[in-house]
Amino acid sequence: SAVSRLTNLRRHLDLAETTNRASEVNVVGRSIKVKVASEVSEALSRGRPVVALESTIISHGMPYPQNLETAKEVESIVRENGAVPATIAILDGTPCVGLSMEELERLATLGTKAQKTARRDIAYVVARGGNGATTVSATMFLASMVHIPVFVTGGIGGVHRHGEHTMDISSDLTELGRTPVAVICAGVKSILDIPRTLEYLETQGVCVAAYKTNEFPAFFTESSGCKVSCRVDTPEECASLIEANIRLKLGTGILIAVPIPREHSSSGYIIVSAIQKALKEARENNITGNAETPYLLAKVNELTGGSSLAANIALVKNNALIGAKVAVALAQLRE
Ligand code: PSU
Ligand code: MN
Repeated sequence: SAVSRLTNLRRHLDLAETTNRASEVNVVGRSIKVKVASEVSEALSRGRPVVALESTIISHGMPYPQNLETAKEVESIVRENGAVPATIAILDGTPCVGLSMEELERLATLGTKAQKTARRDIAYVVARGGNGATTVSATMFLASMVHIPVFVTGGIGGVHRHGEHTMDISSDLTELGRTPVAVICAGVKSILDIPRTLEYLETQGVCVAAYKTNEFPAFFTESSGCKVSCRVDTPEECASLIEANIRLKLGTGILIAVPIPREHSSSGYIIVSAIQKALKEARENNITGNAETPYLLAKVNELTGGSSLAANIALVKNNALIGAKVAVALAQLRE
């Protein structure tokens, strides 16, 4: 309708001065430079579907060159399904929403030399002009800043095992509690404590929905044994949920968990035993804090001879497919 188009236009006016590639976003009177790819800002201004994508999965979640190939393929899948991809990262201190091929390549080759950037790290990386690969929490924050409501990734962080003692709880969970972006993922890995992760999300007031199932998926496997309170069966149902959340101004995010496609979850058992071994080695080597997730991911990849990586890639692509359809359905709903 004309009203929603006007709203979109107003929203776009927040992104002052769209130049060829970059826009400036004005935040409470002070200016912070955020580079929004022209394709992304154009789509946003017209109310067209956009899907945000994170970048820690590229730098720390997968080895080169599979990380670059996957990042490109994920962007293609989003496009083929009618949405504009917006990979988010911080390059030379500038938050970027939508990366060029060169920028994507730069990030993929930087790998772990890029700083893993969660919410707490954003100001530091910007202040020192660094290169930051954004985790789910930082990506949500930047996506929300430019009004992108849908974000696709592989898996989110959670409550770590023994988290009740270490207090290692991913800031992804608190971000979901404070930022109204829908995150489409394949659940959380069993390197984490899944029941406590769900308890924590409930405390944070986050709606956790499972796609075509009643159970929360466990990333490499379809089931975790944990039931969710909300089930969605179509992209349209996801869109209605996201729209209701926005209209209610709840301010919280939504987690939409999509199980790994069955044909890729077959290696589940091998992965489960690799996870046990990786957890043991992490403990023995005293790996803690934000180094733990990348360590475990790399170890599991190594121990499964790459089959966990193949499963990881397959589920991210599936999430991109569904995420694009959700973004399209949401844009239609708001027309
Ligand atoms: N889980 C994965 N792959 C990933 C991550 C998690 O299967 O790449 C990354 C995401 O960027 C997520 C972050 O936001 O790890 C969580 O890190 P931490 O546990 O330190 O909060
Ligand atoms: Mn942590």
